[in-house]
Parts: sequence; C-alpha cells; structure tokens
Amino acid sequence: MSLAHDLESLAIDIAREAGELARNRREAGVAIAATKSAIADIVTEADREVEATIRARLAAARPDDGFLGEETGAERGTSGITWVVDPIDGTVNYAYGIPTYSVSIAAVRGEPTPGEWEALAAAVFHPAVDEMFHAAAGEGAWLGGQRLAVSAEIGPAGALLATGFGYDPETHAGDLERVGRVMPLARDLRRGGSAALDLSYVAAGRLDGYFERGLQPWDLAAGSLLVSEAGGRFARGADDGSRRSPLVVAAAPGLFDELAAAAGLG
Ligand code: LIP
Repeated sequence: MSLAHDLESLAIDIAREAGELARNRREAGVAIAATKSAIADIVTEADREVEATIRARLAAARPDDGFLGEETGAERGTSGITWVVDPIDGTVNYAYGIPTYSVSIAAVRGEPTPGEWEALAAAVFHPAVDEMFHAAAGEGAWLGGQRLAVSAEIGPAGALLATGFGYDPETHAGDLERVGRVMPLARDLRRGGSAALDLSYVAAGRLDGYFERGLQPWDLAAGSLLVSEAGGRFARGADDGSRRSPLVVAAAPGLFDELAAAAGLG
C-alpha cells in the first residue's frame, strides 16, 4: 500500500472516532468556552476535547509527524508530514444544534501552508448522517465505497453554488457584493456553514461550485484534496496583505473559470 493510502486509513479511523465523540458531547449539551477572532467566532469545550483526542491518536500512531490544528496551533515534526485538522468544522452550527458540522483531517507533505503543501490524504466525516468522505492522492475521492466525481455539466437552470461569510461583520458588505456578481451563474445558493462539507459536496457533485473568502488552512486542507481527486478544480487567491485570508474557489472544470472570474479570484 502507498503512504497516502496508509495516511488515509488512519485519517478515516480517527475522524470517525472524533465525530462520534463530538456527536455524544452535542447530545449531552454544549458550552461555549471562548470567542476568538470576533465575537461570533466561538469555540466550545467539545472543539477543544475533540482536537485533543485527534492529536493524541495521531501522536500515538505517527509520533514524528507535525500538527496544525484550529484550537491548539502548530507543532513541527521531523517526518515531513503534517496533519492539518479542524476538529469541528461548522462550530456555530454545532453550538446551535444544527447538525451540519464535520471533522476534517488532512495529511500534507512539506510546508503546512496552502499552495505550498502537497496534500496526501483526507477524511471529512459528517456524524449526523454517518457520511465519510475520503481521498488519497492519486487514488480518487470516495464517499464510503462510492467513487466520487464532480458535476459532469451544469444544467440549463444554472449552477447550484455554495458560499460562506466571515465572522467579522466588517467583511459582510464585500461578501454580499461578491454574491451579487456570482448570482447570474446560479440556479440557487446554499450556505451550509461547514467549508469542509461544502468542498466534499463539490467533489460529490452535490454542488456545482463553492466560493468563500476567509478560510483557514484547516477548513480547506481535506476538502481541497477531495475536489481535485474527484476531477474538480480548486484554487486559492494570492494573499493581499490584509488580515483576511484569500478567496478560494472550487468547481467542476466546465464552471470553474466563469465562477472564478465572477467571484474575483485574482
Ligand atoms: C467555518 C467554515 C465556514 C465559514 C465559517 C467558519 P469553523 O469554520 O467552515 O465555511 O463560513 O465562517 O470559518 O470556524 O466552524 O471551523
């Protein structure tokens, strides 16, 4: 078996265990532990517990690997492999009891920076519906045992798109202006609240395209590999020196260029 396949298997096992822990904590009741970049950017005690569980399992299995997690930050390893982890992607949904949240785990080689890393393996687990999206580099994208492919074509009514909005209210005007530019391409727009699931749905052909500005590496690391392994295109704009991370666009090949241009991917 390839290294990518072995990393994928480990990611799947840990994502499932972590997702079941997150679901159990949700059923027992969720406490907001703190706010982060903005008052709307919350972290729950479950986020912290789930990330600690993932980190411990990875350290036990592959002690020389690095780690980059949403809640506990970065730790360099010596193996050249770094795990990029969002323990609960869709934290606000999770806190409100909306079941659209996921565990996102990716293994990358090289500098753990989007655009510089080589993504090797991905697992995105959606506990509420027991769906495991996974991929190993060069070995396709899968939902369980079903091979995934992005939309083959965009229907006559237009594209089904998804996006998201930043935690900082100051960013909403620009985000809404971007939606206005993109809507002529769309039959409709979804705002699910988990970037990892949005990207997984592009890979599965459940969405034709996705665009959002402000994502962190852990939001997109696994989902971007799923999209590319499912025959889709994923791109992240250049850093403009602002606090806000660049726009990302993911779509089926037939839609990507038009969506990227309308969304303003520089
Ligand atoms: C979330 C993303 C979502 C975005 C939210 C937030 P988190 O990640 O998955 O797409 O719109 O603002 O960044 O914070 O729940 O891990």
